[in-house]
Amino acid sequence: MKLQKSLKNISLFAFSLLILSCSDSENMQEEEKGDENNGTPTNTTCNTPENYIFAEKDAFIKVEFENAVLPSEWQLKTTNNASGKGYGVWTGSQSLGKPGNGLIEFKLDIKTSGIYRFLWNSAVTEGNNGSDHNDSWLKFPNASDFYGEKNGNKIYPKDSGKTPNPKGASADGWFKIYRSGNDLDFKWQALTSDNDSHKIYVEFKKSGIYTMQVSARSTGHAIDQFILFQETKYTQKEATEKATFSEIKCN
Ligand SMILES: [Ca+2]
Repeated sequence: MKLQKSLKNISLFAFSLLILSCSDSENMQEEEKGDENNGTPTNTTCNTPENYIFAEKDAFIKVEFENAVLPSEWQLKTTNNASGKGYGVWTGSQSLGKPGNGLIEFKLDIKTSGIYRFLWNSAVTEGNNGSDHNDSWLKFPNASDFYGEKNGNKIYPKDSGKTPNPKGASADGWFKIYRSGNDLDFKWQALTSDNDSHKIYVEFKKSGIYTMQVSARSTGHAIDQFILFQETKYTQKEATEKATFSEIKCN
């Protein structure tokens, strides 16, 4: 009888351990889900895009373009080829020489200082020529440096106080960022300088909150996501295939 009772106690103890370890692993799964979010805020009180801050982690940032305050002429549309809630497309008139129209801002919380390569996943949704309706303006107004690079040679936006400048459009510290080729659907590409394609880089020398600005240039240019990554840590393929979106914090 005594033996039976202690056996019962032991099995009760083992059963409680099992329950404890189960709930532990559930908690861990919750935490992992929170960490690897799908581009939406993990904190439910943080639901106004004007307050979003995208947190850099492991020298990498990935953001849904539509997770911003989109001026009315940047329309939110959906397709199977765009992630999250879809993509933003400029439906207003062209702004080929003048940046700043249809201004969109993203706040980036940079912990890992250094040089980041910029890429966006964008498409041509008007006409059937890959060299039209294929660009928007980009600026990092408070970054340490912002430049295009090709074979080790750097170019800087016009009116940035630095030279040389790109061929074709550039003004007030903005680069025209284009995709090229006659495949019109979404792809990862971001270049500047006409017929002399330079990759896009931004340098953050210190940790802090930085602003990224996009403004309208070509009608029908559609943007799904963008990434920033340090090339010392990722190849372009690794960066574009990385699925984890940046955690969204709030002001
Ligand atoms: Ca998207």
